[in-house]
Amino acid sequence: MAVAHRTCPLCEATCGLEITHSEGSVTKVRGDEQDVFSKGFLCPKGVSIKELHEDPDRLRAPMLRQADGSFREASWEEALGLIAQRLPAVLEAGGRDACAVYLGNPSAHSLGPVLYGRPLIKALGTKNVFSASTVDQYPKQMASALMFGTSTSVPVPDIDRTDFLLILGANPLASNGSLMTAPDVRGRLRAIRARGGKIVVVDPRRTRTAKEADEHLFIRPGTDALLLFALVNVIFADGLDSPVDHLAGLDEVRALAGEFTPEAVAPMTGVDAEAIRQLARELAAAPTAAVYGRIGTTTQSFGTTASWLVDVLNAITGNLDRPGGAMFTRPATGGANTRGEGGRGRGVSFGRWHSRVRGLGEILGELPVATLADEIETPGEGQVRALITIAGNPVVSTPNAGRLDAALESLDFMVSVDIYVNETTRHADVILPAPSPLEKAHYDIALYMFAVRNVANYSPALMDPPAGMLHEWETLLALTAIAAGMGPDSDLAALDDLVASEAGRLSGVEPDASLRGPERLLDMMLRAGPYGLSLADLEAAPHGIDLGALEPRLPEVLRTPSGRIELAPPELVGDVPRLRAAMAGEANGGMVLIGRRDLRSNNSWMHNLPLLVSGPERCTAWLHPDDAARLGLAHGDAVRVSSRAGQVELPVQVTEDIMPGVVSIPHGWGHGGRGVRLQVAADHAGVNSNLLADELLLDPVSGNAVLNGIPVELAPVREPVPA
Ligand SMILES: Nc1nc2c(c(=O)[nH]1)N[C@H]1C(S)=C(S)[C@@H](COP(=O)(O)OP(=O)(O)OC[C@H]3O[C@@H](n4cnc5c(=O)[nH]c(N)nc54)[C@H](O)[C@@H]3O)O[C@H]1N2
Ligand SMILES: Nc1nc2c(c(=O)[nH]1)N[C@H]1C(S)=C(S)[C@@H](COP(=O)(O)OP(=O)(O)OC[C@H]3O[C@@H](n4cnc5c(=O)[nH]c(N)nc54)[C@H](O)[C@@H]3O)O[C@H]1N2
Ligand code: SF4
Ligand SMILES: [Mo]
Repeated sequence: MAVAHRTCPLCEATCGLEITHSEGSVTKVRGDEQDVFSKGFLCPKGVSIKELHEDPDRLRAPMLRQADGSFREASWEEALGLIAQRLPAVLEAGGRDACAVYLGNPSAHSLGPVLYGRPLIKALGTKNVFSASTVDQYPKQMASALMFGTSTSVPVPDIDRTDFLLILGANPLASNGSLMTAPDVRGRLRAIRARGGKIVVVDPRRTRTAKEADEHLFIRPGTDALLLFALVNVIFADGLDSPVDHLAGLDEVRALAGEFTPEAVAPMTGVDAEAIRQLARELAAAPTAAVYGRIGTTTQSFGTTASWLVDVLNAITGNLDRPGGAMFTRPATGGANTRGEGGRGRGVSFGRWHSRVRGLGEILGELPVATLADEIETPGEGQVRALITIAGNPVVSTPNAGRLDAALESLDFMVSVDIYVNETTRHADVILPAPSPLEKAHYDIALYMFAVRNVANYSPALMDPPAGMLHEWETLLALTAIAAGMGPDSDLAALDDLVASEAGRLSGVEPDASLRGPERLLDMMLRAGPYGLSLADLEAAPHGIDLGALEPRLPEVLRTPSGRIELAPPELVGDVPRLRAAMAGEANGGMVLIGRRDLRSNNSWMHNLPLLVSGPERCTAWLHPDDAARLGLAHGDAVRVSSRAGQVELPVQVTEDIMPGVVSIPHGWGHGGRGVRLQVAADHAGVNSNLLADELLLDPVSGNAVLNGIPVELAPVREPVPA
């Protein structure tokens, strides 16, 4: 019996787990009470890491697709051999862009893809790089890049010290926080109220988070930018502004806000003008305050503009970069805003290239995933004929899922690096498995960049992968070699040395010859980072190292060419006319669709774990009693929801917790299809809400998909009357 301490990799909260195990099997999982950050907190997903590790459907060997669509196990030699035979042929015929890549969400939580994904993309040389980030947070990262100079300079609410927290479009009691790494959000929210502070939640649903708050305001989906502009308007109009230093563009923003009065935005937002005025005054009067927006504000029509206005509010109320406000982290592995001199930089350019079919602009090295099907289906030079997915399930997670599902079937070749045969990977010719989370080392390079405290915590692997299985980073290196034309049996250790020496050249830190793989690269990042830590330091601290509360970083954190905070970047000012038009438009009275998350879910891929799918069905359509009555629907009835893109049928849940005119369906469900191997999930299949999401609806500034505020029609599904 052994006890190991490790960071949970399943969401952004980075909780410490205490795992008791013997001979490769887990006997107990609990929260690590000594973890410097989570102090014993964990959620049901953390507990389910045992079921995940033991899941008989989780792949342990490469799978090859056979002519009838079923899969058979294969050796690594055979699988890599087949890829080395087929992939170069596609590249030869169609050029480098003929192979696309899609990186899914878990690849941000896993050292292999985080550190070895880039070399693979470079070797492929394709501009067709897609990820879950364009159905997620890129609007926030774009706004941050334009304002502060790097895409990871995202201000994080200083939740542990704030007196006033305004939350828009986030439900951290279900999601456990996002772009706000904070174990036990509920405890932290309760502490705000216990010290006399206030929490206001803006959401078209009365969520669990809204129920924890002092106040909840319903808002019509997709109209947050209007509400935020009205708050800016009142703060200037009433002379309540106390802007932080280092601002450029303050007068421009003040002028832009002029027309967005509370009265002007009230009809579209559905938020009462007086409530807006009061909120603005409270926000400005609070000793410290933080405005925080998440998925509901990014995956919508004005995603980038709303993300920008969140930090405009933080800046003009004096709350940006002060304790209790919205602050910048200083992560131990460093990053773009800890390198070099500081205070000035090159900034970030967008739209450096464009997608072939729809001409959508590049964002942070990628193209919007909403156009992946276009690129596969449309003939011509540069057509995508092969796809590599890494830890992603776009057939469930991206808009017009039905169209993408069909498009994947038309590819000449597809490889997936994944742990399941699911709705996406069932289209792959080859699936290369990744080890279980307990079989790999972990350090949350990405999520510590957005943590409410500066923390560093490294977990070595608990156990080895099954004999013969490649580590995920080795798999990615093997694919890199194949993409570079080196064939299927390259010397991976030698390649890894090359990757490390390149990293050494860039960072000025010597690789440690006693290490290899991600550990070696992580060690170099730590040593080059702002605290000069090493991997050995972290190994000596199994419960993590607390590097302290966030500290003010202005102006040193800035990497804009002007050396100032760009409060009015042209790209965002340019979207204001569209917002103005939306304000003048009419709410057409039709129904709109939004999503939701549930504590015991994780996007599309943890529904095969009995612990997480037990209990009442959760893939239901939430409907307000008024809408239900108008449509002739009662609790439990089946409803048909249709959009331009597709339709689904599912049970209705009638509840006062949703705004009239809005229907909510969670994403991540709809399991099944020929070949899929998810025995538990099949019994809790639900429907795929992204059959309804429209791939033509984008936030035009970022190209991010609109997943909230989709026009839909509802109709009862009546049982056929027996003849
Ligand atoms: N309608 C709607 N759609 C949404 C959203 C929404 O709110 N509404 N949210 C969006 C958001 S925020 C996100 S992040 C995306 C997620 O979109 P995706 O990342 O495409 O989907 P996931 O469901 O996270 O799929 C994760 C995949 O990784 C595999 N996997 C799990 N662990 C590992 C591992 O360690 N290694 C490897 N190689 N594979 C692994 C799983 O089997 C699964 O296939 O969905 C988006 N889609
Ligand atoms: N249990 C669980 N945890 C997760 C995940 C999961 O699937 N399950 N996914 C993880 C991932 S990948 C991410 S990105 C994070 C996301 O973390 P969060 O952003 O906290 O995600 P949600 O819980 O979906 O909360 C979004 C809220 O926005 C609301 N909303 C929808 N449209 C609008 C709108 O137009 N305006 C406003 N103001 N609100 C709107 C929804 O009703 C919902 O309550 O969660 C992560 N954590
Ligand atoms: S909150 Fe997130 S990190 Fe913490 S135990 Fe749950 S899934 Fe893991
Ligand atoms: Mo996400």
